[in-house]
Amino acid sequence: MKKTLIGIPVAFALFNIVAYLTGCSNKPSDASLEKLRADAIAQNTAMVALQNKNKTQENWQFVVQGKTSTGKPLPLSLEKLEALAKTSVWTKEPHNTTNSNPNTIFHFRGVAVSTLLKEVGVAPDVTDVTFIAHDAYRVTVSLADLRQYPIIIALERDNQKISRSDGGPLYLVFPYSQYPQLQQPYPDRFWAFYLTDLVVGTEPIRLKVGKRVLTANALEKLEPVTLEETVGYRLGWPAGKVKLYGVRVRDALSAAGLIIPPGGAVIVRGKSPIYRDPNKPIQLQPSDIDRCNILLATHWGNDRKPIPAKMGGPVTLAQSSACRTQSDERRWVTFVEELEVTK
Ligand SMILES: Nc1nc2c(c(=O)[nH]1)N[C@H]1C(S)=C(S)[C@@H](COP(=O)(O)O)O[C@H]1N2
Ligand SMILES: [Mo]
Repeated sequence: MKKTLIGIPVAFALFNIVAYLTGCSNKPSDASLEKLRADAIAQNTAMVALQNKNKTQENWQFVVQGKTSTGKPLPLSLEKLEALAKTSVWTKEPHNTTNSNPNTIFHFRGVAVSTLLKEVGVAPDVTDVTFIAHDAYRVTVSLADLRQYPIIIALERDNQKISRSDGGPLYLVFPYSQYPQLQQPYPDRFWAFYLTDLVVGTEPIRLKVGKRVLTANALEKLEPVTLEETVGYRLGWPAGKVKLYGVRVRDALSAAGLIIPPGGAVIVRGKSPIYRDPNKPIQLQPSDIDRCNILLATHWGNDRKPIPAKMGGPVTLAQSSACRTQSDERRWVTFVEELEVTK
């Protein structure tokens, strides 16, 4: 707050100097004062955002979950990952930001995904692993390839921590130079930045609704609803209309014994930090919940397959186009974990 106040006199002084140099003796107009004030506030906001960013960087948590031997999520701090970061990879980098030579070889050091998988154990029916990023980006890699190649969660590039603007603090790195055969199944876009989660296979449904946890069984007891829509998920879904099957948010709330009080709303939380920002929660208004089908989708397509982690499952939030009036694109939430009723 203080910084806003400091910003104004400085900007004001600058304005006066400019006015003097340009021979303009007019007093600043209301509009220009307003602009100075807005600039100062913007500067302050940027500063606070930077501070928050550095803070999250320190508290960064990576969670390993899904079909592991315990089935329990395992949170790993950067410190814990650092202790496991024993694998080095020398490779060219498709998103090389340091120079213009695409063949520059970098030294990445990090945690081999195979090491992590050994630590947590993998259920026998698992075929792939999905990595999720801070911005809800996700990539899926086959378990066999993760076991065969040193694909790493990098913490360092050329002996330096990887900055947020270079995709850090955790960056998925493929040993392209040593194993060029990885480039075709895992092209550039697989190098995912700012990783926050690793999901082994697809998780079983465990949806927290208020104080209750609804499993697949509980959801199957509710009225099934089908929606056919063009979906707004960030990636990995067909472009045209897609069939989605699930239950209404409304019905899930009643199954958990929840009523939205007057003036209340429903907060939806998904795995990625952008889906659980306490300052900017994803909120469903009671009028929307009543007016249109807002769905907790669990299956998709003509053959009604379960939504895999590869597509953001087992539970995603979906809505009919009638609900698009409220245009928060984040409302196509993947990896939905929790509904909370606010007062
Ligand atoms: N977390 C995250 N990682 C990501 C992406 C993203 O949107 N989020 N985009 C991918 C894609 S499609 C490409 S082409 C590159 C983009 O890298 P660049 O922004 O350095 O060009 O990052 C990949 N990794
Ligand atoms: Mo891309």
